[in-house]
Amino acid sequence: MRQEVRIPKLGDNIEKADISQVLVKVGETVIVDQALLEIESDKATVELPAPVAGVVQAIQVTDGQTVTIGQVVMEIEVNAVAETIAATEPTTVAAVPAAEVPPVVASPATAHQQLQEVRIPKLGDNIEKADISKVLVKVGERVTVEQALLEIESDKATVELPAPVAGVIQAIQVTDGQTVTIGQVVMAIATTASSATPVVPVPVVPTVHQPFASPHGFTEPLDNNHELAQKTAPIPEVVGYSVPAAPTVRRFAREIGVNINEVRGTGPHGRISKDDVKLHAKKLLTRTYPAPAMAQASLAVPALPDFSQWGTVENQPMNNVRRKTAEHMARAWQQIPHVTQFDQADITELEKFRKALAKKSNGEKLTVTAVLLKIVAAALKKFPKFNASIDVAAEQVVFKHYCHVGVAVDTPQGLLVPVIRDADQKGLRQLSAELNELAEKARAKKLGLEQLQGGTFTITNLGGMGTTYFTPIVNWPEVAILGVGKAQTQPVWQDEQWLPRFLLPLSISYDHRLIDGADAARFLRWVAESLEQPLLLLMD
Ligand code: CAO
Repeated sequence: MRQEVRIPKLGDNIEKADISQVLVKVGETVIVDQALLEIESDKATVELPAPVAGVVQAIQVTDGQTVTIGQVVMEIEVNAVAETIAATEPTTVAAVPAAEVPPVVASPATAHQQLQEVRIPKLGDNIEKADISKVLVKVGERVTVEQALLEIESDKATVELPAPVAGVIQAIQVTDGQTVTIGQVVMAIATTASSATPVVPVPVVPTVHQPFASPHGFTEPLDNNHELAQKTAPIPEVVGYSVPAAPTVRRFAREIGVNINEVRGTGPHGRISKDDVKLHAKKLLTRTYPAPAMAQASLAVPALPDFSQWGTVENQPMNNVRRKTAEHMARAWQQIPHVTQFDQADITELEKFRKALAKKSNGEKLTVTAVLLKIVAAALKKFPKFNASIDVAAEQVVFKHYCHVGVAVDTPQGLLVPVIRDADQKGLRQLSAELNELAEKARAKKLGLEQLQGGTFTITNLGGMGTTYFTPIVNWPEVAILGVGKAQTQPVWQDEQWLPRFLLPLSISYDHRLIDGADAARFLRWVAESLEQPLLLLMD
């Protein structure tokens, strides 16, 4: 059966509109409510949803064309499944012999009345029966496509049975609490299809107070005075559906208090799914709201006093690096619940090796930072949480399968963090060379943007400047940062004696939303032990 699609009423006094986009092609299979066209009137742009499921047979308009309200713009061959069932199963409600009751012809033009049976769908593997927990509609009630008709309870879940078509409920063959089998016909809906083509097979709609009979012995009087008997094919009206979404999705959004118009649809042509609504709701829940006036007052930066009253001052504008650092640090500090833990590594042997290497190899320098790059990259493989990010809106943890380590570099223009890509796949020599090159470029303002992006973890070494322990701020969206202090010779009680050992202070700051104290302790200890006994690196 062919179903014509017409331009709906778009509002009072609107007689014409433009097709801004045809969204489907001839031959395309469409589902009920799928957007077919984008229509632009003086007042709004709306999408025209498919009234039935089926295959697009003809498109009578093109992009940019002006159309009139009520104009036929497409033809859809209605999904053959329902018709096939009706044609092949004489026991269905749609198969009442046409001769028994003359069909109601809605208008001399084209409208036909049809009955669409509603069956219990498959509810899962090995489920053959289910209980009707609630009948949600009444005979004579007008329903929209996908409106919930029944609540069905199986062993596994309670689901709603959506209306396959819009129309008027003609018969209900079940009651609350009744057990039904999969495939059983439970309702009949009368639809009004406006079509110039003959309807096959024409399901019969009884006339005045004719009992509607089903093979299951169910009878229900029909009142021909209701909408079923209307004499003209109505022009469908678009009821504020400015975004594409199925009625069940709209209802779901309404029920959880989400404005569907604010949801970003990820389906074809921006169609909104239930998951889109859920994601939007989650975003709303995790959104940071502007602080109320009182709190704002306390958070607001108070006006500075006039310092010149106490002496000479000079105001200098912040440079870009300083401004960006300020913004970035403030965001990280506000959003991340920071914790910092400390440890130390005995790098006496490593220092001996470093010095011997420097002597042996003509000026080749291996710094503590380069060694740390190698060890940290291995640690990130062993402790993937430290190489992750938190997607708060989606309530997910993003684990990165790459390992790009940033190193904080002190430059004349301020702090920069160039990133060493795939640090886990490089040898000490290469890491050392890349670190030197990037640090030099940073100081010479020669870093490209791509060399400052994509880091998964940061090392900040203030040891060269004499600092011991400190509490670095996590480089968001990363979740942890390693602070390195100045290694110094200190007395250590070992083998019943005090021994001079070269100890390196280590600090780790982390996002406590993802990383627990025990995780951080293990991570830091592993780093320390690898510095003390590098052979451990070869163990995994
Ligand atoms: N303990 C003891 N000595 C250290 C050390 C430490 N933690 N870190 C570096 N050193 C030593 C080096 O071994 C080197 O000594 P030698 O000349 O005897 O080999 C010397 O100090 C200078 O090292 P370096 O700083 O040139 O090289 P590096 O690879 O260790 O560090 C870099 C490179 C870029 C990390 C460093 O130059 C730098 O800029 N650090 C500052 C980072 C920073 O500003 N962090 C703060 C960010 S948050 O505000």
